Formats: sequence, C-alpha cells, structure tokens
Amino acid sequence: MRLPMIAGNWKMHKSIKEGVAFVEAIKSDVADTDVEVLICAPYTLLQSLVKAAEGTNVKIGAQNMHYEDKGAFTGEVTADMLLEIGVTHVIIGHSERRQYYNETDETVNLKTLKALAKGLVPVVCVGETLEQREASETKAICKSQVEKAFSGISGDAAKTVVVAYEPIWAIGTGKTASSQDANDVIAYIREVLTALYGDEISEEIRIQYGGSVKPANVAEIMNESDIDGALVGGASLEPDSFVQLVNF
Ligand code: G2H
Repeated sequence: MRLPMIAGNWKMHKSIKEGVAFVEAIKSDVADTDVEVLICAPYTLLQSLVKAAEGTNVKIGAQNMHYEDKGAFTGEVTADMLLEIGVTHVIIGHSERRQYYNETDETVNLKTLKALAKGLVPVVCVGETLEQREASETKAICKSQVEKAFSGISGDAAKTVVVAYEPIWAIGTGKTASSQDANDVIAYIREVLTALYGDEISEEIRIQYGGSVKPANVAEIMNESDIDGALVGGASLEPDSFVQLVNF
C-alpha cells in the first residue's frame, strides 16, 4: 500500500516568522492524519521550519537544489546543504523552474540522481502544456519526461521517488484537470514506470496530482484509484486550508 502524501509548495511566499507560525498553527490538527505531510518552503525558512516541526509528523522540503556537490554556481544550494539543516525532501523540475530557469529533462535527471544518492526524497514534477494537451500529446510528453527523469536510477532507488503530475495549464489558474482525467494520466505514468522497473517496483512509487488543488476538490481527487496525493501551491498557504487538505 502506498502512503499518500499531501505536500504544500509555498513557492516564493512567507517570512520566517509567518512560516514558523504556520507550523505552530497546524501541527496538532494534522497529527492524526493517515497521509504523509510535507511543506516545501523557500530556502531562507527551511532551518527554522525544521526546528518548528521537530517532534511532529510535518516534514520539510526544499523547492530545488543543484546537482553538483560544490563549485562556482552563484545562487545555488547543494543536497548536503539541505541535509545539514534537516531537510528531507526536495521538489525537482517544477514547471516554473522548467519555464523560467532553464530546467531541462537532463538537469532534472541529474538532480534526481544526486538527491537519491544523498538520501533526499525527490518530488519530481512532470506535465504537459495546454498546447500539448490540445494536440493530444499529454501521454507522450509525460512518458518522455518520466523516462528521462528516471534514467540511470536503480529500481531500489526509484521506489523512494515521488512523482507529481502537474498539467501546466492547471497550475495557479483555478483550472483543475477533472479527477478522472488526472487519474488516467497518472495510471499511464505508472504504466511507463512498470515498463521501466516491473510491477512490483512501480506499484510502490507514489504519484501525486498538482494544479489548483483546494479543500473543495481534494477529496474527489484523492478518491481516485491511482492518485497518491497532492502537491498544492496557492491553497497550501493558509493554515486552515492546509489542515483541510491534509484531513480530506
Ligand atoms: C502547481 C501547484 C503546486 P497551485 O504548481 O505545485 O500550485 O496549486 O497553486 O496550482
């Protein structure tokens, strides 16, 4: 049985004070949930959030990392730097990074390999644009992104990866893929993983949906057979809303 994960992606939001107050506000209300709870915050908040979440079931993740161990990469952060402050997860290849910061399938693969080698759980994002969807390319795009992201990753390591299917046209737009549609693509992504690793391993890999998930639609999405969680942006920013998502 795969443990579902509800993850907040705060993107470029919140001060340290606001983030810590958020964790304080939610921690008892999410304590009894059956899902894994993750908050992915900007770098500046991470150490304070890890401390605030100590002794709770709330895990703290970053939103990006570099694939090299060190070097002249101004503005970048390594996996070891994240581990040093107690971070356990890292989002890799979010479409906003692919769109604005030259993230490619190749860098997504290098980062995923590095995160796994270091013991961080990568949350690898894939998904199609509106144009690609309208051209009926959704499955081909997801297949190619998944195959490239997992290139060179062993079956044992692959089991720990979390995949987030985020159709780009549904991100922050208020448009959500219908839960049936999202489920179909996610089931297809699992077929792609089965072709790579076989049934036993692909059945262990969690695949989340992301894109305008909110308290009003989370239950419908989570009730689909193949969807193992949600990666939530806008609706993860308010404690009440996040608590409702986790306790759907
Ligand atoms: C997709 C999602 C979080 P939102 O980017 O990764 O954001 O829920 O605001 O669409």
